[in-house]
Amino acid sequence: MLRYDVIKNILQTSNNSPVISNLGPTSDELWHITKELELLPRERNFYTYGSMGLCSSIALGIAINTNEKVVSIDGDGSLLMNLGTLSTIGRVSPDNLIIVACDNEMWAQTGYQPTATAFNTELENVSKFCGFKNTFKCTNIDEFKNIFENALKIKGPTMIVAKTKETGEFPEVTPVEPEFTTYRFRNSMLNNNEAKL
Ligand SMILES: Cc1ncc(C[n+]2csc(CCOP(=O)(O)OP(=O)(O)O)c2C)c(N)n1
Ligand SMILES: [Mg+2]
Repeated sequence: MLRYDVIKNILQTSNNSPVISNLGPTSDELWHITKELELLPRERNFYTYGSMGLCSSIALGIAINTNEKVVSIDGDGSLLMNLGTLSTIGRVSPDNLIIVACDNEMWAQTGYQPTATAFNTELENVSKFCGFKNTFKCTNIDEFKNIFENALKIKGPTMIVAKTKETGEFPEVTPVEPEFTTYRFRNSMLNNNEAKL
């Protein structure tokens, strides 16, 4: 399955939910898909330009401050670099947090080097033993669509490991605007009835 199709399904089904994206191709694809769906500048997109390993940590911080579902689109390499965040999420146990780990079993952006998920580490099992309420693994987009649709209805925290394949090409790098991203995102939270601020 392609990360592009995973991200597109998330945007098409999660209404106005906050979506936090891993650095590199995940953030670039999120931007391109948002444009394709004519949703730019989707204020609820939070791109973690450069901040490897922090996508789900930031999503946790957002989740505990709103009643909405919050979706973190993370990567295997980044999750492995900050694995402790899964323990913290298991401990805090926000029922509105969904992590979609796009697991291509590699650090794609830096040259397709294999990560530990290409060998013995299974992120869904790591999450389960960290206390996640629901853990899923899928290998094709139809399975993903069903699992994600269900994840929007059930109480989390939820981990969905989506085994993705690389095409060998990355989308064009998109405008990097950390200040605007933060400003728009904060504003959207302040104007939101579901915020616990
Ligand atoms: C602290 C830190 N170390 C290393 C990098 C370099 N780097 C950028 S993207 C990346 C790979 C990320 O892997 P993954 O999360 O699996 O995403 P993928 O590229 O596979 O989509 C690395 C190592 C970085 N940006 N920050
Ligand atoms: Mg990866």
